[in-house]
Amino acid sequence: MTKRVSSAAALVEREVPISLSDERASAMVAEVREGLSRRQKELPPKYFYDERGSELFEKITRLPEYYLTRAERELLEENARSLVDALRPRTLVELGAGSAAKTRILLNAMRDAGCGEVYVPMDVSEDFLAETARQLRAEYPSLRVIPAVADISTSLGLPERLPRPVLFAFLGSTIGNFDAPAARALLARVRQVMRPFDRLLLGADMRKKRKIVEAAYNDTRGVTAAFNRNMLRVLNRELGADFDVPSFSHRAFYSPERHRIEMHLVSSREQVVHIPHVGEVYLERGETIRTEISCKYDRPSVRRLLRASRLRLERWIADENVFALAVASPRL
Ligand code: AVJ
Repeated sequence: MTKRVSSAAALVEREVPISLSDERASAMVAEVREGLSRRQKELPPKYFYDERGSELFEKITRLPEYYLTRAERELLEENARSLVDALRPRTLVELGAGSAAKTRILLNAMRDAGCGEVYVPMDVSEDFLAETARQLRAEYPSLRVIPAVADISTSLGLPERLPRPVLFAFLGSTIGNFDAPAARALLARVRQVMRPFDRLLLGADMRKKRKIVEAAYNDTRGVTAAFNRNMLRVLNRELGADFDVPSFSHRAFYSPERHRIEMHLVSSREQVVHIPHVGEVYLERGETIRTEISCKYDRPSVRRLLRASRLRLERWIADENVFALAVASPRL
């Protein structure tokens, strides 16, 4: 059986081309084409987060099954002061800032310690970022907020001449979305812009019993399912694709060998999806598109990841086998 994505050229001639002037749209076309050409079809998780997707994710963080956000917030609340006292950061750079809910814990500690001057929230979602910046400027009048629109999976694009030391925060277990090589590459990019007194604060979800992790990604209210399917709505709107959203169902399972959750969309029937500039995508009944991986860590695997990115694990703050915060310093 042939599974393929037909050539883009053939399609451009008979489809009304959408405007691809936009950089995001053309990057998206390339990534979607690449991902859907694989034997295991894949789409990058960053496309979950349009306005609706970001709202759904906020809802997920409040679900009883989704322990990650609460566990991390608790660790931050208990340790923000000592983290800030040890480093006295003048700048906080947050990778994948989102709504910056947990950021306030760090910003408050920096304000209390009298050391916070600049906050750089970095995110792929421009709308969300502008709104976050506006709110934080109102809440912290003496803080300079410099939002940076960046796809951290490809580049950081840090503003020049930030007051040092810089605390880089990469929270929420977002690192989990990257497989080992991609995670190393990402942290190596952070390492590259770090100076000796800068630090990285990394939030990682810990390996734990399958039932607990699987429940977190299969909530009884179906919010995660809606979040998963929302990616198809994003593709329909932004690329003019014609995914029949209701014909895809949510599936999430833990792989204990690979220590990760995989989230998929399962096609309930054989179908062809048309995506302008990408092509025709054939899906068999029961075939899946993987939309996300969420890797789970333990202390040795975090240490290895950091080492491979020229970072040293300096401090380990963990809620035993639930969630961990790692503080890392640059090494040569
Ligand atoms: C935002 C990537 C940390 O992997 O747990 C939540 C996203 N996906 N439920 C995660 C997510 C399904 C989340 N991260």
